[in-house]
Amino acid sequence: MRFSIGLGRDNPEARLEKMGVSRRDFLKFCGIVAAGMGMGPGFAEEVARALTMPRRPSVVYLHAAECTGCSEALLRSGQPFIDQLILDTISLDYHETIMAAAGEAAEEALEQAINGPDGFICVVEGAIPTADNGRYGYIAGRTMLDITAETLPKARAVIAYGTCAAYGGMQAAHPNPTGAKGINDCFAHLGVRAINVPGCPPNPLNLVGTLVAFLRGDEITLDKLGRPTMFFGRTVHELCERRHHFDAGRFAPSFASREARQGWCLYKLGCRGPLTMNNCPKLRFNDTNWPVGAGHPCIGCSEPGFWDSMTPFYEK
Ligand code: FSX
Ligand code: SF4
Ligand code: F3S
Repeated sequence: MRFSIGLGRDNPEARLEKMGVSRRDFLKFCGIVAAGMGMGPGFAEEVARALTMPRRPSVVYLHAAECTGCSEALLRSGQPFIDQLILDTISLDYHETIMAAAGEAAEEALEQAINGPDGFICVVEGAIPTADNGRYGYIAGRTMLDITAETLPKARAVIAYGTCAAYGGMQAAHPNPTGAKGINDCFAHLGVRAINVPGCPPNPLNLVGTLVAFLRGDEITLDKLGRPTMFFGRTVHELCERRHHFDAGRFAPSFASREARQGWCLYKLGCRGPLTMNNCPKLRFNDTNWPVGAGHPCIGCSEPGFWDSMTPFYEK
């Protein structure tokens, strides 16, 4: 089962065109992805080539314990074709939230995608409930622990998408009764080395950029927490547009203050930007805005230990 939209699979750019996405729009989007990857504008063509290459591995997208915010961020994106790219151009072959298939047909789709000739990339959203043999999370009569343990070692690459899949996230918040864990914590003993793309939710562009690098066969440099350094190599604080106020000691005293509206630093209102490695100020959500830009402190949503290590929010 494929999420083909009836336009054939041979010419992705022609399909995008039929969906109202011009080559110019597509290249503009590829330019944003290229910038996120730390490349110059000339790299946009390379991104486009990677995303439309004729033989692409399937993407199998598995859900575990989470809120589906990662999928929502991807599918409700204001950049009209991110979802189409992921759904069709990149060959998404299994996604429990949006696939039309149900029951046995859905299980068959997973089986087929896993055993396809070009292999598959597995994207996992959500933490794995490990307590009591995984009994706190079932899909189709099997535990999430079982499904992921069987699927992930077979994948050509595993991407832990979202803080829950990467580090446990809020599912692992104290007292963590389900024993929720991130993918690498859970499955390193099976040889799984997931690339972590954290955020709660993560920026979909960081997922697209990671897929592009993989499709091109680029070596993806990871930090010691498994994150691609091209996206997570600097703190939010380093990239923040309010940084000059921080340096000058200008801190907004309250959210309702004139100073907050004038763009003063939110550090005294609990901003965790100095503790958080992410590119949100640079690669804004929907190419529009990001938390601090909208007047809300960074709550450190992409760091290991989120939520416990970042709460109570709104306190320095
Ligand atoms: Fe939700 Fe994803 Fe947060 Fe987790 O996001 S947005 S709880 S990272 O797994 O669905
Ligand atoms: Fe740093 Fe947050 Fe202040 Fe921005 S608002 S400069 S991230 S402390
Ligand atoms: Fe999350 Fe902070 Fe970015 S809260 S979305 S890492 S600004």
